[in-house]
Amino acid sequence: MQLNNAMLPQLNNAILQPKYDREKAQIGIVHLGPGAFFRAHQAWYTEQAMNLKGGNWGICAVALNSDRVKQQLSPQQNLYTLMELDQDTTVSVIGAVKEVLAFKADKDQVLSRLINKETKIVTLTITEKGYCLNAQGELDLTHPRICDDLNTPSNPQSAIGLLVLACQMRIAKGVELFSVISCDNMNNNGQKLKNAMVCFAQKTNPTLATTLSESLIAPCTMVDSITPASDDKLKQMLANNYQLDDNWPIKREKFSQWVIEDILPTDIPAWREAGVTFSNQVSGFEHAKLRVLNATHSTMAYLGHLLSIDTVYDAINTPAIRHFIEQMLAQEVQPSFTVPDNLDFNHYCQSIIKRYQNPEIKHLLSQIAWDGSLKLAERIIPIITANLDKQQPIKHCCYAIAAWMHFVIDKSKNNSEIIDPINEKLNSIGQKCTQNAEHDCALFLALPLFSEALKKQSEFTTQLHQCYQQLCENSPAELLKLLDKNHEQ
Ligand code: CS2
Repeated sequence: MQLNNAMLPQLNNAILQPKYDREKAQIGIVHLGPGAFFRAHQAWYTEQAMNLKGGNWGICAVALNSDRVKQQLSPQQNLYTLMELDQDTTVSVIGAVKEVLAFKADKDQVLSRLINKETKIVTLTITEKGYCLNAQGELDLTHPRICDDLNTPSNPQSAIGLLVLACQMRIAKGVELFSVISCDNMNNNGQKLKNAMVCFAQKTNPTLATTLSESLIAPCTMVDSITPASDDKLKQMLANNYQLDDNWPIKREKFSQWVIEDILPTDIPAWREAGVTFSNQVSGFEHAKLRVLNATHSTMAYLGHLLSIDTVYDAINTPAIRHFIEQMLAQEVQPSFTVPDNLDFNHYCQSIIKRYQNPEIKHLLSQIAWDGSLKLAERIIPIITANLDKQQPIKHCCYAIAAWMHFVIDKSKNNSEIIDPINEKLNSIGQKCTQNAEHDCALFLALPLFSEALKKQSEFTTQLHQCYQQLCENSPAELLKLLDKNHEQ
């Protein structure tokens, strides 16, 4: 049976479905970037909130770069299935997304949604690169998309340009500003988003910049739920086991967490009741999540590439890698930040390793390896910087960076695509590398991701050279031994 509104009464009764009146629920949220993670996470929380307390919190999802989600979901009235895969599986049809728009084709509709007074919240999962920030985390005024938008602010292409225009139009109409909630894996995501919007407005409309700076509510958040890309196997499983045909179902692990800085107005979905934590200490949660989960994910992605290991599951079940990751967490991640009082660090780490061992979730390392130049800047470099300041070890983190360099070189020498906003630059660096640590590392260290201050620290450059050299000299089998040896030290 093809998923759509009309078939919901005949849905297999093992599948959960919306408990609220979907027809009546109006749109109150616009979401930019409706990828798998949004559909598995924020849309799911909003679904729970509406199941519990109703409210006009339907979502208008805006795809910024493609119309694929719109094409796939519109025949099913934007319903989709979420499969939470664990020892026991939970399957739900999610109804919270009421409308899907493709920004390029539906610009006017997108703007009218954004300036509608019923739209109280804009959420974003546009990935690190969608914010167009520079290495300092500020709006990159040389970014081609930002340059274009500054020239024609009434016809924006970027998320930042679009949000600033929408704010300006709301103010002109006398409509209160919406709150903006960044749900991307970046340190201080809310602050970075707000600063980028203020910076953009400073260049186009200084009065608006002052208003945004004083009044825009942009909480920082920590988001977590492992959500591998959907595949045909998932569709088949749904069809075979639940007699349901869905153009684009989503899968994730059962665990999910959302912590939002406690500064939102009261008129929001019943997220709190749905399990969202509102906290005044988001940065502790953010640091913990980015440094424990995302940092080890990226480390495994690049080591896994060198070792021909495909998934997080296979990586963590390789004893040498697991030992390496456990050591990295204990020796380098833990000392790098102030662990929030109510977080048991060891327990947190162990629970994440356990999540990696979920046999139902085969998360591809190649997916995690995307956009390394941006991810390392959020995940690994902050650990190194903090630990150099505190005279704490950085060896495992240097291995992670050296493994990324080898990944880039390998891809570029094999003419295989590097998915990264600076892929051309990375390709040309890769081509020039000669397996000489000093020479090759210098090429990479010239990238803006490595700050001048960091490059001056000989402790860092020396260790990076050593790690890089060791990765040059060792075959995969020797590398496994090396990782384990590193563990024993
Ligand atoms: C992953 C994240 O793809 C990646 O870079 O590290 O998507 C990770 O799975 C999520 O942040 C988990 O919450």
